[in-house]
Amino acid sequence: MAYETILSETVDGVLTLTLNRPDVLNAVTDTMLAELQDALRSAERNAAVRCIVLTGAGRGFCAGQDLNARSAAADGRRVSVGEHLRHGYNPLVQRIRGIEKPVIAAVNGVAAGAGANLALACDLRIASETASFVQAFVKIGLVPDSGGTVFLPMLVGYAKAAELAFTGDRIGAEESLRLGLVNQVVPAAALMQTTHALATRLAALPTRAIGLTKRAFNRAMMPNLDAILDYEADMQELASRTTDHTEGVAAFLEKRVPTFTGH
Ligand code: LHQ
Repeated sequence: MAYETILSETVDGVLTLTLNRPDVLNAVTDTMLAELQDALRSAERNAAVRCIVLTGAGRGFCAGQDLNARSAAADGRRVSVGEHLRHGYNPLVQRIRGIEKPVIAAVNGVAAGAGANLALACDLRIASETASFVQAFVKIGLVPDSGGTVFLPMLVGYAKAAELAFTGDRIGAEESLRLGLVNQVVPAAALMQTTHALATRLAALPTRAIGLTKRAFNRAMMPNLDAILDYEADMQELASRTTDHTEGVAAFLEKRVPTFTGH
């Protein structure tokens, strides 16, 4: 399959997938979701791929759902937010967690909304000094999705997770390291080299053992991930019907400060 929105390259047993819509900080479209699924499905079956790296082109890692794409389809053809998650984002998160090979996010820049939580779904995160994380959902009247309600508190503890999710504050690379959100911070120029050094090292280790370790961690840490993802979709559907959501998206697209009413 030829891809439009991602780049795919395999070197030394390491598959690197690069989100490639740099003009919008690699915001996610339905095409990108389908292409990531396809690439990961192939990687799952391909014994020559023994480690996977996810990164972004340009100055962003991923800005989450493309808000223009959803708004542009606001003529009735648009699927509900809950369905969008159930059919697009949730299967992708399940694939990242389910693939029995290490998945490393090389976080090159801002990771926002579902983009942040896709990074958190990966096994390891190496951040550039220019990386940042934003649970941007609240700024458009939504709730964390794509597994964020389990990955975030698992990594940083409930109090900090609640703070980040409720405020939508953006945190930089050093703060992310301090909180345990990322494994390592490196200068921007060294990001891909450092990530590839780790990825090729992992790719040369016993892949089956690593895969079974990941399966066991999944069982120990998030045995009900499928139900959690489904519940997030329910909560997101409720949140998406509020006027605060409509106002938040309109304000973002019109580049103005939103006025929220609590409804
Ligand atoms: C964007 C976006 C974007 C389009 C930047 N879309 N253009 C799932 C299912 C269904 C429905 C809803 O949601 C979900 C899950 C989600 O992911 S919800 C969360 C969606 N994401 C956001 O709300 C994040 C929105 N973006 C931002 O808050 C900022 O852009 C961040 C904090 C990511 C970066 O800020 P800056 O570094 O100041 O960059 P910028 O805002 O200037 O963005 C650069 C360009 O990218 C800009 O376009 P322009 O034409 O002015 O250069 C933005 O409009 C565009 N862009 N994110 N999600």
